[in-house]
Amino acid sequence: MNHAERNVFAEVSAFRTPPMSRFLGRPLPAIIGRAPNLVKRARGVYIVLSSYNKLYHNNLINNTQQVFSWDQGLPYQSVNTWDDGYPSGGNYWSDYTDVDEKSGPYQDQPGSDGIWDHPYVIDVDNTDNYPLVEPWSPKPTDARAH
Ligand SMILES: [Ca+2]
Repeated sequence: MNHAERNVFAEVSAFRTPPMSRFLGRPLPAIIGRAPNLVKRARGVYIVLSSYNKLYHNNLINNTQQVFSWDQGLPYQSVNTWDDGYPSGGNYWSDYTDVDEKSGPYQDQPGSDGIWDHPYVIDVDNTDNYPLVEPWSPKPTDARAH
């Protein structure tokens, strides 16, 4: 892990710092989008006592554990959003391959679209509905959209 990755990871981690309300049953949402490439970490995304995070357009590549949620043994299960809807898409997961023969919000229309035809399921409460076929990179269309 290089310095830049560690810096950004720390920044992202700060958003996930457990708010005290978490323990009162009202987890505070944090919006995280377009975080860096998460490559070859022990844990690609480390979520600590936090829910309702939105994580998309990340490249999770060859992490020992792509997503680690530190909620085990606690009454809360971390529930997060792992995509930005269609066609914006979700994340790139190096440990996932599927077929890309369909397109559309329900992946039931003919034609490939760079999104795997089936969701990437992390656990029962965490699913990337639009996992990317190729690592995410900014596209000219994104720049024009803002
Ligand atoms: Ca597709």
